[in-house]
Amino acid sequence: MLNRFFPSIQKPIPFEGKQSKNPLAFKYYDREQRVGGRTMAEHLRFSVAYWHTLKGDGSDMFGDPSFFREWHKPADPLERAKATMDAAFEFFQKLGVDYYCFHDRDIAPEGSTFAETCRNLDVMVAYAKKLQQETGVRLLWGTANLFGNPIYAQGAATSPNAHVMALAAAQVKHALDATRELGGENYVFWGGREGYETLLNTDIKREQQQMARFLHMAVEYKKSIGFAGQFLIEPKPKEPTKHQYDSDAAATLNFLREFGLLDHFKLNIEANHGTLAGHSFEHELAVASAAGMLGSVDANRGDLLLGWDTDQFPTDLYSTTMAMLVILGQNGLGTGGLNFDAKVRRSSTDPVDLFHAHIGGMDAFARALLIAQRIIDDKVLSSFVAERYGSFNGGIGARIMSGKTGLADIEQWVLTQPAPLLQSGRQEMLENILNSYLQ
Ligand code: XLS
Ligand code: CA
Ligand code: CA
Repeated sequence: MLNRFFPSIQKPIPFEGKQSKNPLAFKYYDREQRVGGRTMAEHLRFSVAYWHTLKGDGSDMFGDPSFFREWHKPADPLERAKATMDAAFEFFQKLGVDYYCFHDRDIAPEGSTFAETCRNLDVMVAYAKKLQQETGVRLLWGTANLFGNPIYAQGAATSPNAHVMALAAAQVKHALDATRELGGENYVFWGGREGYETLLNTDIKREQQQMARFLHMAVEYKKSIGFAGQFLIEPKPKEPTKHQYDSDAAATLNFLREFGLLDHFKLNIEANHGTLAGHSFEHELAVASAAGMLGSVDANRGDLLLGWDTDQFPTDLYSTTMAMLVILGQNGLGTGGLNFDAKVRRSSTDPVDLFHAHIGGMDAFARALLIAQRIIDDKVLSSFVAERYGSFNGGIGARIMSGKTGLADIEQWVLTQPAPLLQSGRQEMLENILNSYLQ
Protein backbone atom coordinates (compact mmCIF):
# COMPACT_ATOMS: atom_id res chain seq x y z
CA MET A 1 0.00 0.00 0.00
CA LEU A 2 1.18 3.51 -0.80
CA ASN A 3 2.37 5.20 2.39
CA ARG A 4 3.82 8.67 2.13
CA PHE A 5 1.33 11.47 2.58
CA PHE A 6 -0.95 10.18 5.35
CA PRO A 7 1.55 8.69 7.82
CA SER A 8 -0.89 8.84 10.75
CA ILE A 9 -3.09 6.27 8.98
CA GLN A 10 -1.05 3.12 8.72
CA LYS A 11 -3.73 0.67 7.58
CA PRO A 12 -7.07 0.86 5.78
CA ILE A 13 -9.90 2.32 7.87
CA PRO A 14 -11.50 -0.70 9.60
CA PHE A 15 -15.16 -1.49 10.19
CA GLU A 16 -15.64 -1.75 13.97
CA GLY A 17 -19.42 -1.59 14.37
CA LYS A 18 -21.67 0.92 16.07
CA GLN A 19 -20.33 0.33 19.58
CA SER A 20 -16.87 1.51 18.54
CA LYS A 21 -15.60 4.81 19.90
CA ASN A 22 -12.72 4.94 17.44
CA PRO A 23 -13.28 8.07 15.30
CA LEU A 24 -11.15 6.56 12.54
CA ALA A 25 -13.32 3.45 12.11
CA PHE A 26 -16.55 2.78 10.27
CA LYS A 27 -19.53 2.19 12.54
CA TYR A 28 -21.96 1.16 9.77
CA TYR A 29 -20.08 0.82 6.48
CA ASP A 30 -19.01 -2.81 6.25
CA ARG A 31 -18.23 -3.19 2.57
CA GLU A 32 -18.91 -6.92 2.38
CA GLN A 33 -22.13 -6.91 4.41
CA ARG A 34 -25.04 -8.03 2.27
CA VAL A 35 -28.18 -5.90 2.24
CA GLY A 36 -31.10 -7.02 0.09
CA GLY A 37 -28.97 -9.16 -2.23
CA ARG A 38 -25.96 -6.88 -2.73
CA THR A 39 -22.95 -5.93 -0.67
CA MET A 40 -22.79 -2.44 0.78
CA ALA A 41 -19.91 -1.63 -1.57
CA GLU A 42 -22.02 -2.70 -4.57
CA HIS A 43 -24.99 -0.63 -3.43
CA LEU A 44 -23.14 2.53 -2.51
CA ARG A 45 -20.28 2.74 -5.02
CA PHE A 46 -18.54 5.53 -3.10
CA SER A 47 -16.27 7.89 -4.96
CA VAL A 48 -13.83 10.62 -3.90
CA ALA A 49 -13.92 13.99 -5.70
CA TYR A 50 -10.39 14.85 -6.76
CA TRP A 51 -11.00 18.60 -6.90
CA HIS A 52 -12.06 19.07 -3.29
CA THR A 53 -10.11 16.38 -1.51
CA LEU A 54 -6.80 16.51 -3.33
CA LYS A 55 -6.76 20.00 -4.80
CA GLY A 56 -8.63 21.97 -2.16
CA ASP A 57 -6.43 24.43 -0.26
CA GLY A 58 -9.00 25.94 2.10
CA SER A 59 -9.00 29.37 0.45
CA ASP A 60 -12.24 31.27 0.12
CA MET A 61 -13.32 34.67 -1.20
CA PHE A 62 -12.09 36.29 2.00
CA GLY A 63 -8.95 34.37 2.80
CA ASP A 64 -5.78 32.72 1.56
CA PRO A 65 -5.13 28.96 1.63
CA SER A 66 -5.36 27.38 5.06
CA PHE A 67 -4.34 23.82 4.10
CA PHE A 68 -0.64 23.16 3.62
CA ARG A 69 -0.52 19.80 1.92
CA GLU A 70 2.76 17.98 1.39
CA TRP A 71 1.60 16.96 -2.07
CA HIS A 72 1.20 20.61 -3.13
CA LYS A 73 4.84 21.40 -2.41
CA PRO A 74 6.80 20.41 -5.56
CA ALA A 75 7.48 23.56 -7.57
CA ASP A 76 7.32 21.97 -11.02
CA PRO A 77 3.66 21.73 -12.13
CA LEU A 78 3.90 18.18 -13.49
CA GLU A 79 5.85 16.95 -10.46
CA ARG A 80 3.19 18.55 -8.28
CA ALA A 81 0.46 16.82 -10.29
CA LYS A 82 2.20 13.46 -9.81
CA ALA A 83 2.68 13.98 -6.08
CA THR A 84 -1.00 14.94 -5.85
CA MET A 85 -1.98 11.78 -7.68
CA ASP A 86 0.21 9.65 -5.41
CA ALA A 87 -1.56 11.24 -2.44
CA ALA A 88 -4.91 10.59 -4.12
CA PHE A 89 -4.40 6.86 -4.56
CA GLU A 90 -2.90 6.52 -1.09
CA PHE A 91 -6.02 8.20 0.26
CA PHE A 92 -8.42 6.02 -1.81
CA GLN A 93 -6.71 2.86 -0.61
CA LYS A 94 -6.54 3.84 3.05
CA LEU A 95 -10.15 4.98 3.03
CA GLY A 96 -11.27 1.87 1.15
CA VAL A 97 -13.23 3.40 -1.74
CA ASP A 98 -13.44 1.84 -5.18
CA TYR A 99 -13.94 5.01 -7.25
CA TYR A 100 -12.81 8.55 -7.86
CA CYS A 101 -13.89 11.40 -10.17
CA PHE A 102 -11.94 14.25 -11.73
CA HIS A 103 -12.02 17.25 -14.05
CA ASP A 104 -9.28 17.23 -16.67
CA ARG A 105 -7.68 20.29 -15.04
CA ASP A 106 -7.67 18.69 -11.59
CA ILE A 107 -5.24 15.98 -12.55
CA ALA A 108 -3.02 17.87 -15.02
CA PRO A 109 -1.81 21.47 -15.15
CA GLU A 110 -2.62 23.84 -17.98
CA GLY A 111 0.31 24.57 -20.28
CA SER A 112 0.97 27.77 -22.22
CA THR A 113 -0.90 26.44 -25.28
CA PHE A 114 -3.83 24.08 -25.77
CA ALA A 115 -1.45 21.54 -27.33
CA GLU A 116 0.82 21.63 -24.27
CA THR A 117 -2.18 21.32 -21.95
CA CYS A 118 -3.29 18.22 -23.87
CA ARG A 119 0.20 16.74 -23.58
CA ASN A 120 0.17 17.33 -19.82
CA LEU A 121 -3.16 15.57 -19.58
CA ASP A 122 -1.84 12.62 -21.58
CA VAL A 123 1.11 12.28 -19.19
CA MET A 124 -1.17 12.30 -16.17
CA VAL A 125 -3.68 9.90 -17.72
CA ALA A 126 -0.85 7.41 -18.26
CA TYR A 127 0.18 7.93 -14.63
CA ALA A 128 -3.39 7.46 -13.40
CA LYS A 129 -3.75 4.30 -15.47
CA LYS A 130 -0.71 2.80 -13.81
CA LEU A 131 -1.97 3.68 -10.32
CA GLN A 132 -5.45 2.36 -11.13
CA GLN A 133 -3.91 -0.95 -12.20
CA GLU A 134 -1.75 -1.15 -9.08
CA THR A 135 -4.54 -0.34 -6.63
CA GLY A 136 -7.72 -1.59 -8.34
CA VAL A 137 -9.35 1.84 -7.83
CA ARG A 138 -11.55 2.81 -10.78
CA LEU A 139 -12.82 5.98 -12.41
CA LEU A 140 -16.51 6.64 -11.76
CA TRP A 141 -16.57 9.62 -14.10
CA GLY A 142 -14.42 12.15 -15.81
CA THR A 143 -15.39 15.65 -16.88
CA ALA A 144 -13.93 18.77 -18.43
CA ASN A 145 -13.43 21.96 -16.44
CA LEU A 146 -15.17 24.45 -18.73
CA PHE A 147 -15.48 27.17 -16.10
CA GLY A 148 -12.08 27.93 -14.49
CA ASN A 149 -10.15 29.45 -17.38
CA PRO A 150 -11.11 33.13 -17.89
CA ILE A 151 -11.72 32.46 -21.58
CA TYR A 152 -14.94 30.74 -20.46
CA ALA A 153 -16.15 33.74 -18.44
CA GLN A 154 -19.07 34.23 -20.86
CA GLY A 155 -19.81 30.55 -21.37
CA ALA A 156 -18.14 27.57 -23.03
CA ALA A 157 -20.67 25.70 -25.20
CA THR A 158 -22.92 28.76 -24.92
CA SER A 159 -20.23 31.37 -25.49
CA PRO A 160 -21.14 34.19 -27.89
CA ASN A 161 -17.71 33.62 -29.45
CA ALA A 162 -17.60 30.63 -31.85
CA HIS A 163 -13.85 30.23 -31.34
CA VAL A 164 -14.38 29.81 -27.60
CA MET A 165 -17.13 27.24 -28.23
CA ALA A 166 -14.72 25.39 -30.53
CA LEU A 167 -12.02 25.43 -27.84
CA ALA A 168 -14.49 23.94 -25.37
CA ALA A 169 -15.43 21.26 -27.89
CA ALA A 170 -11.77 20.36 -28.44
CA GLN A 171 -11.28 20.21 -24.67
CA VAL A 172 -14.27 17.89 -24.23
CA LYS A 173 -12.98 15.64 -27.02
CA HIS A 174 -9.70 15.28 -25.15
CA ALA A 175 -11.42 14.75 -21.79
CA LEU A 176 -13.59 12.04 -23.36
CA ASP A 177 -10.49 10.34 -24.73
CA ALA A 178 -8.95 10.48 -21.24
CA THR A 179 -12.07 9.10 -19.57
CA ARG A 180 -12.28 6.26 -22.08
CA GLU A 181 -8.60 5.46 -21.68
CA LEU A 182 -9.09 5.14 -17.91
CA GLY A 183 -12.19 2.97 -18.19
CA GLY A 184 -14.46 5.70 -16.81
CA GLU A 185 -17.95 4.34 -16.21
CA ASN A 186 -19.65 7.69 -16.87
CA TYR A 187 -18.88 11.15 -18.18
CA VAL A 188 -20.41 14.30 -16.63
CA PHE A 189 -21.43 17.59 -18.20
CA TRP A 190 -21.93 20.40 -15.74
CA GLY A 191 -22.59 23.82 -17.21
CA GLY A 192 -21.02 26.13 -14.66
CA ARG A 193 -20.85 29.01 -17.10
CA GLU A 194 -23.67 27.87 -19.37
CA GLY A 195 -26.25 30.46 -18.48
CA TYR A 196 -26.44 34.21 -18.35
CA GLU A 197 -25.59 37.14 -16.13
CA THR A 198 -27.82 39.71 -17.85
CA LEU A 199 -30.51 39.44 -20.50
CA LEU A 200 -29.28 42.76 -21.90
CA ASN A 201 -26.55 40.92 -23.81
CA THR A 202 -28.03 37.42 -24.12
CA ASP A 203 -29.97 35.48 -26.75
CA ILE A 204 -31.32 32.56 -24.72
CA LYS A 205 -32.75 30.68 -27.70
CA ARG A 206 -29.46 30.76 -29.58
CA GLU A 207 -27.44 29.75 -26.51
CA GLN A 208 -29.67 26.75 -25.85
CA GLN A 209 -29.33 25.69 -29.48
CA GLN A 210 -25.55 25.94 -29.13
CA MET A 211 -25.60 23.81 -25.99
CA ALA A 212 -27.73 21.18 -27.72
CA ARG A 213 -25.41 21.12 -30.74
CA PHE A 214 -22.44 20.78 -28.39
CA LEU A 215 -24.00 17.79 -26.63
CA HIS A 216 -25.02 16.18 -29.92
CA MET A 217 -21.39 16.45 -31.10
CA ALA A 218 -20.27 14.78 -27.87
CA VAL A 219 -22.77 11.95 -28.44
CA GLU A 220 -21.47 11.49 -31.99
CA TYR A 221 -17.87 11.50 -30.83
CA LYS A 222 -18.64 9.05 -28.04
CA LYS A 223 -20.00 6.61 -30.62
CA SER A 224 -17.04 7.13 -32.94
CA ILE A 225 -14.52 6.15 -30.24
CA GLY A 226 -16.62 3.34 -28.81
CA PHE A 227 -16.86 4.90 -25.35
CA ALA A 228 -19.42 2.81 -23.47
CA GLY A 229 -19.80 5.01 -20.37
CA GLN A 230 -23.04 6.74 -19.47
CA PHE A 231 -23.34 10.47 -20.26
CA LEU A 232 -24.67 12.48 -17.32
CA ILE A 233 -25.88 16.07 -16.99
CA GLU A 234 -25.62 17.71 -13.60
CA PRO A 235 -28.29 20.33 -12.87
CA LYS A 236 -27.53 23.45 -10.84
CA PRO A 237 -29.55 26.65 -10.80
CA LYS A 238 -26.88 29.29 -10.17
CA GLU A 239 -23.31 29.90 -9.01
CA PRO A 240 -21.14 30.80 -10.76
CA THR A 241 -23.67 32.17 -13.29
CA LYS A 242 -26.74 34.01 -12.09
CA HIS A 243 -28.98 31.66 -14.05
CA GLN A 244 -27.77 28.32 -15.43
CA TYR A 245 -29.74 26.61 -18.20
CA ASP A 246 -29.66 23.19 -16.50
CA SER A 247 -31.28 24.72 -13.44
CA ASP A 248 -32.91 21.64 -11.91
CA ALA A 249 -33.89 18.08 -12.82
CA ALA A 250 -37.20 19.09 -14.43
CA ALA A 251 -35.65 21.87 -16.53
CA THR A 252 -32.81 19.60 -17.63
CA LEU A 253 -35.20 16.82 -18.62
CA ASN A 254 -37.21 19.30 -20.66
CA PHE A 255 -34.07 20.58 -22.37
CA LEU A 256 -32.95 17.04 -23.25
CA ARG A 257 -36.43 16.22 -24.57
CA GLU A 258 -36.72 19.42 -26.63
CA PHE A 259 -33.43 18.79 -28.37
CA GLY A 260 -33.70 15.03 -28.95
CA LEU A 261 -31.05 14.11 -26.38
CA LEU A 262 -33.09 12.12 -23.85
CA ASP A 263 -31.85 8.71 -24.99
CA HIS A 264 -28.21 9.65 -24.58
CA PHE A 265 -28.13 11.11 -21.08
CA LYS A 266 -29.09 10.54 -17.49
CA LEU A 267 -28.84 12.98 -14.59
CA ASN A 268 -26.19 13.39 -11.94
CA ILE A 269 -28.08 14.84 -8.98
CA GLU A 270 -26.21 16.85 -6.36
CA ALA A 271 -27.85 17.48 -3.00
CA ASN A 272 -26.60 21.05 -2.59
CA HIS A 273 -27.67 21.97 -6.11
CA GLY A 274 -31.17 20.74 -5.33
CA THR A 275 -31.41 22.95 -2.27
CA LEU A 276 -30.01 25.95 -4.19
CA ALA A 277 -32.85 25.40 -6.66
CA GLY A 278 -35.36 25.59 -3.81
CA HIS A 279 -35.95 21.83 -3.76
CA SER A 280 -34.99 19.07 -1.39
CA PHE A 281 -32.30 16.56 -2.36
CA GLU A 282 -34.90 13.79 -2.43
CA HIS A 283 -37.22 15.85 -4.63
CA GLU A 284 -34.53 16.11 -7.29
CA LEU A 285 -33.70 12.41 -6.99
CA ALA A 286 -37.38 11.47 -7.20
CA VAL A 287 -38.04 13.67 -10.26
CA ALA A 288 -35.06 12.16 -12.08
CA SER A 289 -35.94 8.65 -11.02
CA ALA A 290 -39.61 8.98 -12.01
CA ALA A 291 -38.42 9.80 -15.53
CA GLY A 292 -36.09 6.78 -15.53
CA MET A 293 -33.19 9.24 -15.66
CA LEU A 294 -31.40 9.06 -12.31
CA GLY A 295 -27.87 8.02 -13.21
CA SER A 296 -25.56 9.10 -10.40
CA VAL A 297 -25.37 11.25 -7.27
CA ASP A 298 -23.03 13.95 -5.99
CA ALA A 299 -23.42 13.31 -2.29
CA ASN A 300 -23.06 16.39 -0.10
CA ARG A 301 -25.22 18.88 1.74
CA GLY A 302 -25.74 22.62 1.88
CA ASP A 303 -26.49 24.81 4.86
CA LEU A 304 -30.04 26.12 5.13
CA LEU A 305 -28.74 29.38 6.56
CA LEU A 306 -26.31 30.03 3.71
CA GLY A 307 -27.44 30.71 0.17
CA TRP A 308 -24.49 29.24 -1.68
CA ASP A 309 -22.92 25.94 -2.63
CA THR A 310 -21.16 25.03 0.62
CA ASP A 311 -20.49 21.42 -0.48
CA GLN A 312 -20.43 19.99 3.04
CA PHE A 313 -20.12 16.31 3.77
CA PRO A 314 -23.50 14.56 4.14
CA THR A 315 -24.26 13.71 7.75
CA ASP A 316 -28.02 14.24 7.96
CA LEU A 317 -29.61 10.80 8.35
CA TYR A 318 -33.07 11.98 7.28
CA SER A 319 -31.68 13.24 4.02
CA THR A 320 -29.51 10.18 3.31
CA THR A 321 -32.40 7.86 4.20
CA MET A 322 -34.79 9.65 1.85
CA ALA A 323 -32.10 9.44 -0.83
CA MET A 324 -31.57 5.72 -0.31
CA LEU A 325 -35.32 5.11 -0.49
CA VAL A 326 -35.31 6.59 -4.00
CA ILE A 327 -32.12 4.78 -5.03
CA LEU A 328 -33.28 1.38 -3.74
CA GLY A 329 -36.70 2.09 -5.23
CA GLN A 330 -35.12 2.11 -8.70
CA ASN A 331 -32.90 -0.87 -7.89
CA GLY A 332 -29.66 1.08 -7.62
CA LEU A 333 -27.67 3.55 -9.67
CA GLY A 334 -26.40 1.21 -12.37
CA THR A 335 -23.02 2.51 -13.49
CA GLY A 336 -23.43 5.57 -11.25
CA GLY A 337 -22.36 5.96 -7.67
CA LEU A 338 -22.25 8.22 -4.63
CA ASN A 339 -19.53 10.74 -5.31
CA PHE A 340 -18.55 12.91 -2.35
CA ASP A 341 -18.54 16.27 -4.07
CA ALA A 342 -17.81 17.76 -0.67
CA LYS A 343 -15.04 19.64 1.04
CA VAL A 344 -13.83 19.92 4.58
CA ARG A 345 -14.26 23.34 6.16
CA ARG A 346 -11.51 25.92 5.91
CA SER A 347 -10.76 25.42 9.59
CA SER A 348 -10.34 21.63 9.22
CA THR A 349 -6.71 21.99 8.29
CA ASP A 350 -5.23 18.58 9.06
CA PRO A 351 -5.04 15.93 6.29
CA VAL A 352 -6.62 13.48 8.73
CA ASP A 353 -9.77 15.63 8.60
CA LEU A 354 -10.23 14.31 5.06
CA PHE A 355 -10.62 10.84 6.59
CA HIS A 356 -13.04 11.99 9.28
CA ALA A 357 -15.15 13.73 6.64
CA HIS A 358 -15.38 10.76 4.28
CA ILE A 359 -15.90 8.24 7.09
CA GLY A 360 -18.85 10.32 8.30
CA GLY A 361 -20.36 10.54 4.83
CA MET A 362 -19.90 6.85 4.13
CA ASP A 363 -21.42 5.87 7.47
CA ALA A 364 -24.35 8.25 6.94
CA PHE A 365 -25.17 6.50 3.66
CA ALA A 366 -24.45 2.98 4.93
CA ARG A 367 -26.75 3.54 7.88
CA ALA A 368 -29.37 5.03 5.56
CA LEU A 369 -29.08 1.98 3.32
CA LEU A 370 -29.84 -0.31 6.27
CA ILE A 371 -32.78 1.87 7.38
CA ALA A 372 -34.22 2.23 3.87
CA GLN A 373 -33.97 -1.51 3.23
CA ARG A 374 -35.91 -2.23 6.44
CA ILE A 375 -38.59 0.31 5.51
CA ILE A 376 -38.88 -1.33 2.10
CA ASP A 377 -38.91 -4.88 3.50
CA ASP A 378 -41.60 -3.99 6.02
CA LYS A 379 -43.63 -2.28 3.26
CA VAL A 380 -44.68 0.40 5.75
CA LEU A 381 -44.61 3.20 3.20
CA SER A 382 -45.22 1.26 0.00
CA SER A 383 -48.38 -0.41 1.30
CA PHE A 384 -49.75 2.96 2.44
CA VAL A 385 -48.97 4.56 -0.91
CA ALA A 386 -50.47 1.63 -2.84
CA GLU A 387 -53.66 1.91 -0.82
CA ARG A 388 -53.76 5.68 -1.23
CA TYR A 389 -54.06 5.28 -4.99
CA GLY A 390 -56.18 2.13 -4.72
CA SER A 391 -59.26 3.73 -6.30
CA PHE A 392 -57.46 3.65 -9.64
CA ASN A 393 -57.15 -0.15 -9.58
CA GLY A 394 -60.70 -0.68 -10.76
CA GLY A 395 -63.98 1.12 -11.36
CA ILE A 396 -63.98 4.70 -12.58
CA GLY A 397 -60.26 5.18 -11.80
CA ALA A 398 -59.20 2.34 -14.09
CA ARG A 399 -61.63 3.49 -16.78
CA ILE A 400 -60.22 7.05 -16.72
CA MET A 401 -56.61 5.96 -16.89
CA SER A 402 -57.18 3.41 -19.65
CA GLY A 403 -58.26 6.26 -21.89
CA LYS A 404 -61.60 4.60 -22.59
CA THR A 405 -63.69 7.33 -21.09
CA GLY A 406 -63.91 11.10 -21.41
CA LEU A 407 -65.39 14.13 -19.68
CA ALA A 408 -68.99 13.55 -20.84
CA ASP A 409 -69.10 9.89 -19.69
CA ILE A 410 -67.44 10.84 -16.44
CA GLU A 411 -70.03 13.51 -15.78
CA GLN A 412 -72.80 10.92 -16.19
CA TRP A 413 -71.00 8.65 -13.72
CA VAL A 414 -70.48 11.47 -11.18
CA LEU A 415 -74.17 12.39 -11.35
CA THR A 416 -75.11 8.86 -10.23
CA GLN A 417 -72.70 8.83 -7.26
CA PRO A 418 -72.74 10.27 -3.75
CA ALA A 419 -70.01 12.90 -3.07
CA PRO A 420 -66.43 11.54 -2.86
CA LEU A 421 -65.02 10.82 0.59
CA LEU A 422 -62.31 13.06 2.04
CA GLN A 423 -59.47 10.77 3.11
CA SER A 424 -56.49 11.68 5.27
CA GLY A 425 -52.98 11.75 3.79
CA ARG A 426 -51.69 10.77 7.26
CA GLN A 427 -48.50 12.83 6.93
CA GLU A 428 -47.80 13.00 10.67
CA MET A 429 -48.35 9.27 11.13
CA LEU A 430 -45.93 8.57 8.28
CA GLU A 431 -43.34 10.96 9.71
CA ASN A 432 -43.60 9.10 13.02
CA ILE A 433 -43.14 5.79 11.24
CA LEU A 434 -40.02 7.12 9.52
CA ASN A 435 -38.68 8.32 12.87
CA SER A 436 -39.25 4.89 14.41
CA TYR A 437 -36.86 3.40 11.83
CA LEU A 438 -34.11 5.98 12.32
CA GLN A 439 -32.31 4.28 15.13
C1 XLS B 1 -19.94 22.44 -9.06
C2 XLS B 1 -20.18 21.09 -9.54
C3 XLS B 1 -19.00 20.43 -10.19
C4 XLS B 1 -19.44 19.24 -10.99
C5 XLS B 1 -18.46 18.74 -11.96
O1 XLS B 1 -20.74 23.04 -8.35
O2 XLS B 1 -20.69 20.36 -8.48
O3 XLS B 1 -18.05 20.11 -9.25
O4 XLS B 1 -19.81 18.18 -10.13
O5 XLS B 1 -18.04 19.71 -12.84
CA1 CA C 1 -21.17 18.28 -8.36
CA1 CA D 1 -21.59 21.76 -5.51
